[in-house]
Amino acid sequence: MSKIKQDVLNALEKESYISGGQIAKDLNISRTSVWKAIESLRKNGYEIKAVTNKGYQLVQTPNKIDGTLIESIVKKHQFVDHVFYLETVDSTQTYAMQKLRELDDTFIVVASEQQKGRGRFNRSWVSPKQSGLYMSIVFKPQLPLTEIGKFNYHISLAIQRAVSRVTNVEARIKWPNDIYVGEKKLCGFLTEIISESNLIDSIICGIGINLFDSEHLKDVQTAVSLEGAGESEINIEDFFNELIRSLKEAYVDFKNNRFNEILDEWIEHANIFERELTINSYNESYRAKALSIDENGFLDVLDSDGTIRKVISADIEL
Ligand code: BT5
Repeated sequence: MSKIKQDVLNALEKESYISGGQIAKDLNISRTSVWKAIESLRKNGYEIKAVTNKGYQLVQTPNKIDGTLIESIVKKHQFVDHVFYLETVDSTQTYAMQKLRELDDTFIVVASEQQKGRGRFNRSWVSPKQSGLYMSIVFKPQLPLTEIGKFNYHISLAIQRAVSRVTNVEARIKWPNDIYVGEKKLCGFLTEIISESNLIDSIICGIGINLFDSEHLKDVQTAVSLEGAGESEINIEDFFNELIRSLKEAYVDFKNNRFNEILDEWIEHANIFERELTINSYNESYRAKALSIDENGFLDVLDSDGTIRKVISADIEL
């Protein structure tokens, strides 16, 4: 979206009513440019009323994932340095990896559809158009590599918080990087890193959240959407806004080493305790019970032989 359009939208969002003349003055542009930007926003689905003697009023934003909305929310929260929005992409994660070669700053890539969304271990992530949020965020924390084990806890808690703050859906965290509703998966994320001399240079965190039911999602029997899991309508703007706010809060906690402060809340919302689990690690599979999380983010489990094991990377079957 053009800068003028974005600025006009920001001006409308700030005030309940604002005149075209005032916007033109504030932005140092002509009244014709303001008018053109408003017409263009209306074409994109923004409902903007013109009220005599009061000015323009932004009545409703479209319940659609679009670049304008994504950009304005990311910028409002000063979440990262740059925003890239794509209608369609192979994978936001792959796109972010390529962008990383050009950019030294933090950024987010959001798409309304992915042709080749991917999960961990080359599994695929079903990403139908306008049905979910598909995004990759590049952080530059400059922390020792040993801290990375805590990152997923902060991110999963942020997503869980966003869901519970905006909807009535009871979301639970499945270690290490899924959000579940009951026995079904609502969200998955993956964390990839680039490090140098034991220092984290970049974290590329790819998050996929199902917002609405779609034909394609039905192919994944274990999947659920926010709409399918809850009772109320999902407003994309409200949810994305809360998600970005929660992710920012979580990232600040991660940077400031507040892992101990979030752990109780994480445990309270996890779904891995007090049940038998199957742990699939890269070379073995065994039954175990989750005991606790240690200070570095390792999961302590008790296997069926009575041995306590530390797990850092594995798949858990509930
Ligand atoms: C994950 O992998 O859960 C991480 C998914 C990350 C997706 C995001 S979307 C934005 C960014 N760009 C990408 O290309 N990827 C990231 P994993 O734990 O390996 O789980 C993958 C498994 O989840 C699949 O094998 C399916 O069983 C299941 N699955 C696939 N699509 C799903 C969906 N939309 N909803 C729920 N489950 C799904």
